[in-house]
Amino acid sequence: MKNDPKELLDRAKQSNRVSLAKLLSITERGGEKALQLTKLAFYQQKDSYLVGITGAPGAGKSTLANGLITEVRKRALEVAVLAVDPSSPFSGGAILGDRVRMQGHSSDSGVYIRSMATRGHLGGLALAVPDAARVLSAVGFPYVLLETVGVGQVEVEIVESADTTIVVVTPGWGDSVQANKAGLMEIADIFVINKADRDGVRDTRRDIETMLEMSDKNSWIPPVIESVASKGDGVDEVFEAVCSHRNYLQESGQGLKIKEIRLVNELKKIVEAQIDMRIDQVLSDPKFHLQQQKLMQGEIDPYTLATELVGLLFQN
Ligand SMILES: Nc1nc2c(ncn2[C@@H]2O[C@H](COP(=O)(O)OP(=O)(O)O)[C@@H](O)[C@H]2O)c(=O)[nH]1
Ligand SMILES: [Mg+2]
Repeated sequence: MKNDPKELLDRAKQSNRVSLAKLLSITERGGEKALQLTKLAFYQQKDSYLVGITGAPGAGKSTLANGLITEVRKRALEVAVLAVDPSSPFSGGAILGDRVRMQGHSSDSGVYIRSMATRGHLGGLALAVPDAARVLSAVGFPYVLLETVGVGQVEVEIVESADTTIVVVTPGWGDSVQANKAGLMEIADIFVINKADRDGVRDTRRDIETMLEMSDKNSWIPPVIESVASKGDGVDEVFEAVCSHRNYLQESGQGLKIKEIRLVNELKKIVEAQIDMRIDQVLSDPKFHLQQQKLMQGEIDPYTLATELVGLLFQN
């Protein structure tokens, strides 16, 4: 079969990018085929490192990703970039701009850049992103960069699946305060003050360092690195920090702990998504419609009805 996940995966492993694109579209769309692919990819995962890049729009995430691609390529390793836009169900203009920012690598067959949006995937991006990352891992990319557009709860949830998370801010008060409010400070393993060619770098650094002092971080203290990504300045230092953090995770055993927490979280989300679907099924059953009318007329209270509903959920 032409679009069979197994065959596509085999071909993608032989550097067939058209097959890889089809695989990621399957993941995006969700459904039975996506499930089949997710299972296959899980068992075929390789040692792949996932680096999340997050921060406000315009901070320079794509430009930094472009520089990081160069760093990985210097080491003769292949790299994939997933650009995720939670605010848009379809790949919007922001992502188009991202591609332009990374255009320098468009003729390099060792670089794969892909934007992703939620379509039908059960559980939304929070589940679709780790699934896509696993497909890229199974295909054999040793590095995957995950760029999220925007600052919010969904972004936090998405980069939670990354091994190392880079939070990009720009000079000036606004950014770092916004990042703090959005909960990005807590998930940052590395801070990058990009656009360090602008005024206010020292104040921003002070902001971040103060916030770091107030948080009870474990033994890893996130470095604060200044960069001018558009010129490539400081990008090598960012990549070195990623490598240091990777070493730290491995040597401290923290990496394994995080992996466990992440997998259990993912499992929980999958179960929740399945139960949600089941609730919708039960609610749309004509039998239940009658009960709903009773609820409306005050003949049954919502708690009693809920107990009935829970009973129905687990009847195959
Ligand atoms: N002055 C300056 N501009 C930069 C720097 N890095 C990126 N830019 C520019 O900032 C704009 C937004 O960058 P982009 O990477 O698309 O940001 P993203 O939305 O976070 O992905 C682009 O016009 C970049 O060329 C920098 O270090 N200094
Ligand atoms: Mg971008």
